[in-house]
Amino acid sequence: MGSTDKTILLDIADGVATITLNRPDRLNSFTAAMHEELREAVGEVRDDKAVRCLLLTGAGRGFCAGQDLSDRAVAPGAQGPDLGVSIETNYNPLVRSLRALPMPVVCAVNGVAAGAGANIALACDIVLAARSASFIQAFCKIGLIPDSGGTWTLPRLVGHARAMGLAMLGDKVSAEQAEAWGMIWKAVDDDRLMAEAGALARQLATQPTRGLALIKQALNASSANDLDTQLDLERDLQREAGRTHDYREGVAAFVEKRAPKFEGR
Ligand code: T3D
Repeated sequence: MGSTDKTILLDIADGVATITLNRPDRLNSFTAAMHEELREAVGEVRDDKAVRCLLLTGAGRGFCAGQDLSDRAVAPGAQGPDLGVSIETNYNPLVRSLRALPMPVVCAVNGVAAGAGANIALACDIVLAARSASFIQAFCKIGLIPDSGGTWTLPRLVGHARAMGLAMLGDKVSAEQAEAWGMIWKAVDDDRLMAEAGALARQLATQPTRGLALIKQALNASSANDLDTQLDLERDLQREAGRTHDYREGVAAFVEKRAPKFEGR
């Protein structure tokens, strides 16, 4: 455990909520209690009108090593836990809530991201990673399949061949390789990670939040849609964007040759 008993730390400042996974001596791997605290924190962020960007990171030298395997060891002959229940109760709602959050979600991957930890990072909207960080689809090494959306996200980010190789081999992907493959936005020097991620999150928190949420909705829907459906969706979301205060403000500021002051609505 870290300096506090809380497995999740939540800090809100300058329109940015920072959630820190906080079990550093277990590389921030997930227990049921940590899932529960994270659910509560994400719910708080969603309901707080002052928050316009979420920044997710990990305490210590790792980002997240996925499920805590210490409570998965089963004596020979004994019945193991139903992993489907674990996924349905914990991992799937988490990924769904991050994807549906009506604001940008920035992930600062501070160290190794393995198993569900890797795929939770990749479910975020903009992923920065420290140069020393890495991504490992560790599931195959213990007989599991990539979860937390990995079988959906990975092929869309890196293509089928790389997704299959990563999922079946469990090779470590460095932050620089992840950037080169388009798996993440950017690899950043270790000592610059939190400063850069914080600045990016604060900048995003000053932008037209509603518009950014609609961009997220459109892009997340695109891979399941054909062009016609996506064009219809763009029409509907653009209609909604056009009714926001921030659209009016953006156009007025452009015409008046001044900086816009977006309010996120
Ligand atoms: O079960 C379900 O609910 C289904 C859902 C599953 C989702 C999943 O995520 S399954 C995949 C689970 N995760 C893994 O298989 C990864 C296991 N960890 C590792 O392979 C390695 O730890 C890493 C490659 C991530 C990092 O290696 P390294 O050498 O940098 O660190 P380390 O020495 O292995 O780990 C440091 C400590 O953290 C160590 O404890 P110790 O020896 O200092 O007391 C290690 O045991 C602990 N740790 C790391 N990962 C986990 C963990 N403890 C429990 N669970 C972990 N996942």
